[in-house]
Formats: sequence, structure tokens, C-alpha cells
Amino acid sequence: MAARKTTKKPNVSAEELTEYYREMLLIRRFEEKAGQLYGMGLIGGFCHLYIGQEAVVVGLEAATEEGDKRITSYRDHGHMLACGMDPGGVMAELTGRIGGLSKGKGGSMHMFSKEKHFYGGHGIVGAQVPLGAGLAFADKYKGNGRVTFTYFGDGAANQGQVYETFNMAALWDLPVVFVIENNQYAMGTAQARSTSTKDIYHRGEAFGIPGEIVNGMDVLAVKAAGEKAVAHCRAGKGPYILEIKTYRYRGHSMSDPAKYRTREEVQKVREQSDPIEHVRELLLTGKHATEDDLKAIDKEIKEIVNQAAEFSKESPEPSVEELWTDIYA
Ligand SMILES: Cc1ncc(C[n+]2csc(CCOP(=O)(O)OP(=O)(O)O)c2C)c(N)n1
Ligand SMILES: [Mg+2]
Repeated sequence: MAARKTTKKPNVSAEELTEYYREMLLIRRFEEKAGQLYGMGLIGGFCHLYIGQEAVVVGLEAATEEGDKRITSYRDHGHMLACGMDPGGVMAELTGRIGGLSKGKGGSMHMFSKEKHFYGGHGIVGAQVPLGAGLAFADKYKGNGRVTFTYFGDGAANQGQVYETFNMAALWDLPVVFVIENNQYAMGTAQARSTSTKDIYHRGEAFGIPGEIVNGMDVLAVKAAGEKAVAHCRAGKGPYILEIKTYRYRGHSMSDPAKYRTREEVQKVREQSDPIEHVRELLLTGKHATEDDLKAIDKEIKEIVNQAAEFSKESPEPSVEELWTDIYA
């Protein structure tokens, strides 16, 4: 894990930094609340939290333009919040209520938004990678200048379909940014036990796809890398790979006994590289915000998350008739 990079004078406005702080905090507090609701039995089934990885999606979203697309795995709540999907709608989907974004019928891993160009939410490891290339193919065909962000994990990077996709994406110069969210674990398997090399992005070289490593605990570094990747794609040069080194603080899912790593390991990352603390420090040391300003933001975010949780408890369960709607036949 890279130590926290203290960008002394980041070339970024106070407003922008504050916005990243707010967005990352929303994801963190939302996920903490989801964890609580799960513990209370209000959320059932699978639930994979994004805590620790917030800078990845917030940094990359800052590099997107209206109409760009995103698709990811089951660890998807952060992606939905970062692209502007309603926290109440996401939380109510987790609790299986009619007010949820899939009317309570999809759950944590199966939410979508046509409006925000969010294409899920996929439970089959790696399955979203060819789909992401397909989205990019459609945009290339239409010539609309849009780019698709296709997110997947370090574990998924060992899936065969990823390389079939790399081949076709490079062959057809598809406007797709492949984002490897390398959080160093695939369920309980550390990367060193599953993957023959320390870095993964250079596998793209075999297909002629450029790429780079990014410090995923530094939202500004992620944003800068995202802008470079997007410019490459929009210029018609084909796909680009960002291997973003990050870390998840919680277990793989809510049912993870976490016996494969020590508490000290997690604690060390939290203390030395937390992405939200990083921005907090930049805001305070750059005199862009006072402790009181940040407290006010914390309060505002807590309120949004509490309201989302309330909505997710009050919204009714879908009626039995809903079983017969939204069926593809
Ligand atoms: C095809 C397939 N194989 C196995 C699984 C079980 N499984 C779910 S998540 C996961 C690990 C994936 O790890 P990674 O890609 O690093 O993503 P992360 O969970 O770390 O975000 C596995 C093996 C699955 N869902 N789909
Ligand atoms: Mg992983």
C-alpha cells in the first residue's frame, strides 16, 4: 500500500476539494449505515461494502462528462452514489422495498439507472467486462464521443473473458477505460496467492493497450489519471487501463469472517493512507476550510444518510403482483 501522498499545493480549487470530501464521506457514511441495517436484519442476501475505496470512484467520476457510461461488479453502492443516483432509492433497494431503484426486486448487486448511464451491478465475477466493451462499441458505432468506465477487481482480472475483451476492444479501438480496482484481495485470497505478477495493468501490453498504476488513496491522483485515460479514448485511440491500488477496510461481504489478514494490517492502512483523511488534511492545511466547516458537512451528510435509511424502512415491500412485472420474455 502506497503511503499517503501529501500533495503540497494541489492544483485544485477549494470548491472542488470540498466536493470530493463530501462525495467520499457520503459513500462512507452510507456504507456504514448499510452495514448497521444488515446487522439489524433489515438487509438480506449479499452486501459488499466499498469502505476504503471511495477515492477511486469519486476521482474517476470527476473525469467524466455527461453521457459517459459506467458498469461495475457487485461492490457497487459507491459507484451509484458517485454518479448521482438517489441514496434513498439505493438504500430501499438494499432493504427490498418498492421505493428501491429496482422496486426491491434486485437488491445490492442489481441496480441500474438509464438517466445516470449506470449499467449495474453484476454478481458474476468479470461478466461486466465484455458488457462494458459492448457499451463502448455502441458509442463508437454512433460516433457520439462517449466513453465507458468498466470497473473490475484484481480477482476478476484473472478471468479469461477479460482478455477476450481486451483483444476485441483493442482491435476495434473501443472508447473504454478498463479500471482495475486492485484492493489486494479476492474474497479471502490475497493477490500474491492468486496472481503471478504484482502489477496487472501491463497485461494490456500483449494487446497493445496502454495503462498505468494509480494511487487509489489519493482522489486527485485518480482524477488526473482518469482525465488522461478519457482523453486517450475520446481521441479515438482505443482502450486504456488504469490499475488503481486501493484497499477495502471491511470484509469481502457482510458474511466474511476475515481470517485471512490481521486487524493490524487494516489499521495501518486506515492510519496511514485513508483517502478521506487525506482530503480533510488538504482542506485544513490549505486553509480552504475550518474544522467547523467540515463538521457542518459531516452533519449534512449524516442527515442525507439518515433520511435514506428512514425511507428504506418506511417504503413498503413490493406487492405480489410485482413478481409479474419487468420480466423479459
Ligand atoms: C464467475 C464467478 N466465480 C466466482 C464467484 C465468487 N466470487 C464472488 S466475488 C469473488 C472475488 C472477486 O474479487 P475481486 O475481483 O478482487 O473483487 P473485490 O471483491 O475485491 O471487489 C469471487 C471469487 C462469482 N461470483 N462469479
Ligand atoms: Mg479485489
